[in-house]
Amino acid sequence: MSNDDLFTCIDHVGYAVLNLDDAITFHTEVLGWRLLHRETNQEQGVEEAMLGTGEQLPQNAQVQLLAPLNENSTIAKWIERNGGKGGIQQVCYRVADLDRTCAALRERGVRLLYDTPKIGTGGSRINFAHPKDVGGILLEIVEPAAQAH
Ligand code: V0V
Repeated sequence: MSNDDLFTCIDHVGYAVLNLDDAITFHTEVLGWRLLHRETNQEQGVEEAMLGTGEQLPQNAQVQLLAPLNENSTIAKWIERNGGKGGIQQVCYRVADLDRTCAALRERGVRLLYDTPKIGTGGSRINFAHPKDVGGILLEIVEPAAQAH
């Protein structure tokens, strides 16, 4: 990784799903992924699962399944806007230093959704770049918990 790189790798792709148990069953039994982690994030309004495959090296991207906790959830809104169906809601890039990356993106005119980072999967620190500033893609940025400070 070059010192100029803002991002380390693709951390995960996030799918909005209607029902978490059904989506886990499909991804494990039909697609052959493995369930690595599951949690509820009240602040983000989601019930979520992380899935992995292969050797699960640190740089291997994961699949994240996101089900709405309630009707006010951003995931519920996304599904409603998508005609009641699930789909790709976000792509997430991993970083070594979230504060540095967010500062650089702000300087380059990209709006971040939160002034200060929120807590994401497994105690990670997260923020999101606004879809309007990223070509229509909701871009999550994550600093994994092991590096959190
Ligand atoms: C909205 N838009 C999207 C989008 N959501 N475009 C691409 N991908 C998405 N997921 C578009 C929408 O079509 C509009 O475009 C425009 O953005 C603004 O829409 P809006 O109705 O004003 O916005 P809302 O109220 O739907 O909110 C959108 C944002 C919201 C992105 C602000 O979803 C948000 O706060 N997301 C960040 C938090 C989140 O997604 N949490 C769940 C995952 P037009 O129609 O104007 O062209 S939690 C998670 O990932 C965790 C815990 C983790 O990984 O650790």
